[in-house]
Amino acid sequence: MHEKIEKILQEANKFKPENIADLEKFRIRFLGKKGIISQLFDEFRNLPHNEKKEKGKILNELKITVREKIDKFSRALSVNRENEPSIDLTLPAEQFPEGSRHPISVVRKEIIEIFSRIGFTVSEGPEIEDDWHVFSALNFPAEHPARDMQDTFFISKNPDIMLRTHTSSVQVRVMQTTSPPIRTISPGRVFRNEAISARSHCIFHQIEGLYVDENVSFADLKQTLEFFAKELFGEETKIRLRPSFFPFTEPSGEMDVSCSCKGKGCKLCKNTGWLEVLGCGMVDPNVLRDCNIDDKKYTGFAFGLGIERIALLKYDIKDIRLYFENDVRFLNQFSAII
Ligand code: 2NL
Repeated sequence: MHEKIEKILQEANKFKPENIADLEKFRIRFLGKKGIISQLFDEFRNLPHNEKKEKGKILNELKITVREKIDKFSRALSVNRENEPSIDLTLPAEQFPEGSRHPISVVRKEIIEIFSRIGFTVSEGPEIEDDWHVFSALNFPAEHPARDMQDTFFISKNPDIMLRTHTSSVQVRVMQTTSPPIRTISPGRVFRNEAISARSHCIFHQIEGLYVDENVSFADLKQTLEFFAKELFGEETKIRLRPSFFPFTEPSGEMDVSCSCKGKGCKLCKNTGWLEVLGCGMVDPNVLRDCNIDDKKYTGFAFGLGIERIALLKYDIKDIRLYFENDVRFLNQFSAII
């Protein structure tokens, strides 16, 4: 039996599998239920008592050798498994989906850049305001409907604290703390208690402009706005001013820009050839006085526009609610714009 085991041991030591299938065959041949080692143990059981110690030792050695061999090759072969592609570590990593700027941010940035080029600074202020900065300083009469709960989100009554309904409140703060010349624009979020529809939302974005100095005239206002319209909508753009009314400006106007359909008539301009883009006017002397600016020495012009509306016209967006839904199918359409 000794010689037989030695021979088997030699065979086991020489064995070198090519693949997992080879190794499995080897395992069954040696360690299977009816395998070589199992048969040798059967023989071992019938040996006389005095031979058992020595034979048992080499039989166990054989079993351990075979087990170690299988373990070693099984590890080596499973690292480099055939039929499965190995990992190519030189491949580039998976790409993260790239975001895009929100259309409101795109238009805000563009408008800020246009006014920066002609000397306007950017000013910001609080979204939560008091009655004085939102209404009283801007010449709103005590019973004006804008002060109504139906139009304004109040945080408290007495004292009246509210979400600002326009960013004029920021410019009131600028006028209180800066002496003219003042040339500033104030972009920001504003809030109005309105039903949400395709045309209007209770949160939207505004940019207001203010220019206060000696001898500022309506002609300055018109030239500034014409420059702005041409920069934003293209050199061939024409503007027109229609009379209007705001409590804080006198006289007041609304500016239209020529539609890109060039008067042929289209859905966007409702066949008028003109698109309304902003409200403007000469700052009411009452407003200057309330903000501690000498209304005998200084005059000013101001304007206000809704960013949502400008983006709507620029990109032909059909529903204002799209701006707030964060649907990536909408947002990804602006990925080419920096
Ligand atoms: C509109 C109209 C406007 C102003 C805003 C303003 C600010 C101060 C004084 C006077 Cl501090 N006026 N801002 C003036 C005229 C129109 O906005 O339709 N905005 C969307």
